[in-house]
Amino acid sequence: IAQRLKKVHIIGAANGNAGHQAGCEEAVQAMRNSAILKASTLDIEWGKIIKPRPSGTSLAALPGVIEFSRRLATATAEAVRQHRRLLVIGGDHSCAIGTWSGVASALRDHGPLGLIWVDAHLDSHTPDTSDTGNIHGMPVAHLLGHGNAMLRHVGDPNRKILPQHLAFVGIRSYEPAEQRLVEASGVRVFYMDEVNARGINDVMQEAVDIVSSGTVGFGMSIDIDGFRIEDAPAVGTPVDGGIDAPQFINAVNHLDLSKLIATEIVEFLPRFDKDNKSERLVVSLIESIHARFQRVNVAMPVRTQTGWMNRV
Ligand code: Z70
Ligand code: MN
Ligand code: MN
Ligand code: MN
Repeated sequence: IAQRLKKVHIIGAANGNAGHQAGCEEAVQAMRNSAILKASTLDIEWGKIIKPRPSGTSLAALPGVIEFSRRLATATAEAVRQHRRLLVIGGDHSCAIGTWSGVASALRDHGPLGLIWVDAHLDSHTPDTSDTGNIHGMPVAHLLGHGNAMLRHVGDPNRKILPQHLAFVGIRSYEPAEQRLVEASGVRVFYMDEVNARGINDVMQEAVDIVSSGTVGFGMSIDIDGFRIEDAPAVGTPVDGGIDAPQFINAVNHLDLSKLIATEIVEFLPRFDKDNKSERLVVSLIESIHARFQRVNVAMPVRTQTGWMNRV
C-alpha cells in the first residue's frame, strides 16, 4: 500500500486555442497568482506548466492540440505513478485528452479508469460531426476511441475510457450527432432535467457508483460551465439552467472519494470573471474535493490469473 502524498499537486494545462473564445489559457497564471487560493488551507505544490505551440484555431488547432496532449499525458502519467494527489487546471476542455490519456496509461497494468464528466456540454463530437471544428467539443469522443487517430492514440494506442465507466452530469447543450455517439455507446448521461428532478446529491452518488464499479479508480473532469452562470460567470459559452454550485459542493462533501485518482478543472476564462466569483468557485471545488481524499491509502490492484487483487 502506498501512502498518497499529502500535497495537492497541480499541473497547469495552459491551452486555449481549441475553444470558442480565447482566454482559457490565462487561467493557469490566474490561479498561480490567486490570493483566494493562497489564503485557503490547501497544501499545494505547483508541478509542470504545459504550454501549447499554437497552430491555429478551430480544426487548424489540431496539430498543436496533438503535440500538447502528448506532453500533458506524459506529465499526468508521471504524477499518478508517483501517487501524487493530482489536479489539472485548464485550459479549454481539449486538455482532457492529454490529462486522462496520461492517467489511464499510468494505470494500464492495474485496471480500467472511470470518469465523471461535469459539463453543460457533451463534448462528444469527432472532427467529422462538429459544426464548429472546436476541439474542446471533442475530448470525450476521443477518450472513447473515436475520431482522429493521432488524438485517440495519445499516451497509449488503446481506448482510454470504456463507455460503462463514464458518467456525464449537468448536460443541457449538445448536437444530435454527439448525442447519438454517446447514447449508442451506452454511456450514462445525467441530463440537467434529471439533476433538477432528483437533486445533485443523489445524482453524484449514483455517478460515483457507476465510475467505481469495475474500475481501479476514477477521475473527475469539471468544466465550470456546468454550473449556474451566477456561480461561474467566467466561461466562454455560458448556458442557462446549470448546476447550483453550493449544492454541488455540499454533495461532494458527502461522497465517497476513496477511489478518486485525479481531478481536472477547465474552461475558466479569468478575464470574464465578476467579483472573483468563478475564481472563488474553483478554490471551493479544490478544497471540498481534496478534503475528501486526504490521507487515503491507495492500493493499486494488480492482475492475477483469477482477476484483480490488491497489493498489500
Ligand atoms: C458545441 C461545439 C463546447 C464548450 C464545448 C459546443 C462545444 N457543441 N462549448 N465546450 N464550452 O462547438 O461543438
Ligand atoms: Mn467541456
Ligand atoms: Mn462546457
Ligand atoms: Mn463497470
